[in-house]
Amino acid sequence: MRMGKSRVLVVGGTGYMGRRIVKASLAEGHPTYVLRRPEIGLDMDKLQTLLELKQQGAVLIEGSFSDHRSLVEAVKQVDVVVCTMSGVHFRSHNLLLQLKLVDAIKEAGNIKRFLPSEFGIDPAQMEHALEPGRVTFDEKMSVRKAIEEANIPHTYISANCFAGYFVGNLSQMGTLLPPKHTLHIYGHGNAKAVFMDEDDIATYTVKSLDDPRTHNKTVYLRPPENILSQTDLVHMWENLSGNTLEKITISDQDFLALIQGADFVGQVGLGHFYHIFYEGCLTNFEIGEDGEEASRLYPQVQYKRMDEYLKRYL
Ligand code: NDP
Ligand code: GNU
Repeated sequence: MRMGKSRVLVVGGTGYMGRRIVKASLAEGHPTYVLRRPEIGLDMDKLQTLLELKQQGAVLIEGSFSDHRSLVEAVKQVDVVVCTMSGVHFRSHNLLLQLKLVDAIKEAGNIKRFLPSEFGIDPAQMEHALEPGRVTFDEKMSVRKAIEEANIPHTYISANCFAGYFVGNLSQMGTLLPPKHTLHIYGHGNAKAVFMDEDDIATYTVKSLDDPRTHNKTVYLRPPENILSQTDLVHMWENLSGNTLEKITISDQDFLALIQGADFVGQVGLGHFYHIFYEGCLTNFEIGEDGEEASRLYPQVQYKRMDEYLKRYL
């Protein structure tokens, strides 16, 4: 039994969520390792991010998804693995690359907890999801199946909506900034969603990764004051910015019709938005005994409220 803080390996450590988890892991005092993939080649941003993380105390470990041995050797050096594999390269099914990591973890045999790349809608709630957006959930469920068949101890993080993708833009699609004059409201705009600052997602993830209470559980990030509707977000923004936006309502029928005309990537995003803002899929179920709620487990975490988050866009 290892004494001291668990050693954590982040796979995907230069990514949007990955880099935040490396920093949160270091801040929490874990010996923290980051996979350095030879494939990054001449990607200067990735290289500089890795070197910055190393400067902040992370240890870089060479490893490649095309070299099973290298993954086994990397995994053998730690106690916990967190994977933040991207979910948007739908054509290359890169979430399924995680199956190689599962194989390595299975062979190494030493891992106390594996957190696969989830960080969004709970895919176990999405059997009914619309095509083609369901690909995200189906791939995440395939990875879960492999983990559970290999009896790998795990924790799934259902982070709900990243504020960067859903709050700064007042949940408008195809943009990351607030609209200046008019905005689209989904239905009556009152389906409750949950919005999280990405740094808080990383903090809650690191708190969960070796907590006995989250062993083989799904951790939902559903802090009470961040359970908000699109209308709540719009009112926060109008109060902060002092200007009122013209609202255009899109009925669920009209929204679904948009899916017909969009390209593949557009259809995926539209599908996700439909489930979130018309169905309310993030809040239309009770957390069962297979789940925990992060702000209840870790009440000491002062999570960022979304009016505070919106101030950076003024
Ligand atoms: P990124 O697009 O930042 O990619 C993360 C990492 O994936 C990259 O840094 C890279 O790792 C790795 N990666 C990508 N392609 C390959 C490949 N071909 N081979 C090996 N590694 C690869 O991901 P995000 O941080 O945006 O997404 C992480 C998770 O969060 C996903 O599961 C996604 O579904 C979810 N998400 C949820 C959102 C929400 O609102 N809830 C919003 C956005 C994402 P390396 O650092 O080693 O190069
Ligand atoms: C991220 C997006 C923003 C999509 C999840 C299309 C998986 C999840 C909330 O990466 O659709 O404009 O749960 O035009 O489980 C991102 C979504 C948001 C794209 C994917 C995601 C959220 C993935 C858009 C857009 C801002």
